Amino acid sequence: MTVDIDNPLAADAVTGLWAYPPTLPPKWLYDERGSRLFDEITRLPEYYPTRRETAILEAHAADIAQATNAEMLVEFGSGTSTKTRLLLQAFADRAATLGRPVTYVPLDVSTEILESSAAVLASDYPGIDIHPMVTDFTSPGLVLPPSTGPRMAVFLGGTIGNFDDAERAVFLERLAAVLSPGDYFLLGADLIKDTGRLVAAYNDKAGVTADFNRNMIEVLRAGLDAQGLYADDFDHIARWNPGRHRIEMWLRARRDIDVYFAVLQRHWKLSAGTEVLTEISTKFDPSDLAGELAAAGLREVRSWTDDAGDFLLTLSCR
Ligand code: AVJ
Repeated sequence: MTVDIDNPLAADAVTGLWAYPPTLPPKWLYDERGSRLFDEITRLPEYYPTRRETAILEAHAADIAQATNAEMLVEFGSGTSTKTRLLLQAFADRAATLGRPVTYVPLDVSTEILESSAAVLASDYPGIDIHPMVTDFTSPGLVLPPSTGPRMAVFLGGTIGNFDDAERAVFLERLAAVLSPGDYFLLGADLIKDTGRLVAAYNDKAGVTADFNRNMIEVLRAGLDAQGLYADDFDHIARWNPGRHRIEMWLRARRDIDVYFAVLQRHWKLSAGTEVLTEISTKFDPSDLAGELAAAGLREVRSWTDDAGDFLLTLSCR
């Protein structure tokens, strides 16, 4: 079978959908509708991580600016989010106090998202130089722009939890390799907690996370030209995997599925009850995470949690 190498969804589908268990990378959850649904998730009563991380930044963004003296912020999977703004404000204030410039480098795979958010941030923060870079930060060729002073890489939201153990080790190693001695890494990570609360955060009463997960079926249908594939034919499953301390999101076929993907020229057959893995969200123990950072050559400088101890923001130094 030939697969269009310029169609990354086709490539991921061929690799993942016929694997055991079938799986698709979580990035395919975030088309326009998926991104909107995720935004809605961050405001759900059950979904605590965004609120907790925001609270930590509200309390400590100025401490982070002071502790690092960073002149450049490089954000992985950037946005126009409240969280980014809290950091930018603190670093702009610090730069103004010291009378030196500060640069913000948002990294994202989507040119459109990068350009529109950079334009908004540039007008809201005239004191900050904004240099967006279109890049997949998980790819091996990452090079950061040079800076006269310390740089700080920023990876918020707990998205590090989307990597499995091996992917995370590779990511941290590559990150450490692109940082120079004296550069910093600010990481947001969700912590292990009561299973009931964890599961509820990914299985909300309003069903928004279920719609978000099932939207991946719509992405497949549109992107691979699949006739007769319906989101309603799948149930949303969110379950805690205690051995790997992670939430797993699955889509379980409600009936036998036989779909023809025109783009792949291939049938996809699932028997009723088969589950497709769509996302993992690993939760961390703070000292284990510090150990992983240290193994990659990143030394913990300071860490902060929210009042409830739900979420961790950890600052490490190369
Ligand atoms: C954006 C990856 C941090 O894992 O909590 C939320 C994604 N998935 N609800 C997370 C998500 C279902 C979220 N991250």
